[in-house]
Amino acid sequence: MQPIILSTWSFGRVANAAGWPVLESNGTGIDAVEAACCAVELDLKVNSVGVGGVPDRSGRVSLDSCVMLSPSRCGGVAFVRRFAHPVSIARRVMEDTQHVLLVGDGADDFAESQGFTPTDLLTESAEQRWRDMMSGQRSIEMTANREERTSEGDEPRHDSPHDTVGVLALDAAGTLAGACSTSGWPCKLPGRVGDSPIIGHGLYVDPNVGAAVATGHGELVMGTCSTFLAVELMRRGASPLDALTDALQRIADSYDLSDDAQVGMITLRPTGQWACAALRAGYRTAVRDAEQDDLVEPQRVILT
Ligand code: SD4
Repeated sequence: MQPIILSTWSFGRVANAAGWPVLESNGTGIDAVEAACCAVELDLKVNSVGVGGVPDRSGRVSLDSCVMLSPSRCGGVAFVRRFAHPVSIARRVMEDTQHVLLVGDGADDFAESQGFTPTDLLTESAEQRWRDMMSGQRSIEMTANREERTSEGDEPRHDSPHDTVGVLALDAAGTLAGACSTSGWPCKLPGRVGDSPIIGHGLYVDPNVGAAVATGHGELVMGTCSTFLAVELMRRGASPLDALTDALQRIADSYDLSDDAQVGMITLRPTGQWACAALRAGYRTAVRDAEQDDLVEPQRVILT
């Protein structure tokens, strides 16, 4: 099996740079996707994931994440406020508890009991961005529809106000794994949790059928169970790209979408076949395997 790792947005190249060496040296997919998310969680230039995420309206950063190998092997955490690596805590929930999802103080306390090191998540620049948004100098809405830079080729863009890192991997043993991590909407209502830590919303993996991950306006994904839907469509014979097209079209058909509404998705099958698509242009996918280390445009855009 030829390993591959796929990550959302241009900062997905940072993720892939951390995850690919794991796959290249015959490591597991779950180690690869965790390493990939951890790299972005620590990247202070990314203000939508991990340390440096833009706070909620109360001025506090809260993080969401999940990991998945199969319906019986998945875990998530939401509203984590004291730890930098929600993806690793999510993995610990999967591996060491009987539960799927821990939230808020319970998730933080669990992390502490597991020996994770508490970290201050708020950076000066994120706090400044929060001040600007709260005072109206910056739009408080998510702007997922902004174009990522393409003319400068592969230069990652780190100044977007949100975005989940979603990662799918196929390892040399042919095992699929997925993870995602985010600080969610900037200036969200305190307590708001989006799609990213919820199995079947931000991420779904069926080892025999395929995996799907989503980024963008979480509420759109949550109302349509987008990643679960994409995997179920593949189960019934759809190609990875057709599955994404139908899942994204379901969003377009179900909502009165604002001009900046955006959802980007990736699918990957155990055969190595994959696809990426988005509601609108502006979303890109980072792809890394033995032959390429690229940022690619969506293979289908629903709203043109
Ligand atoms: C959320 N889906 O919390 C995440 C944010 C995101 O691109 O992915 N933005 O709604």
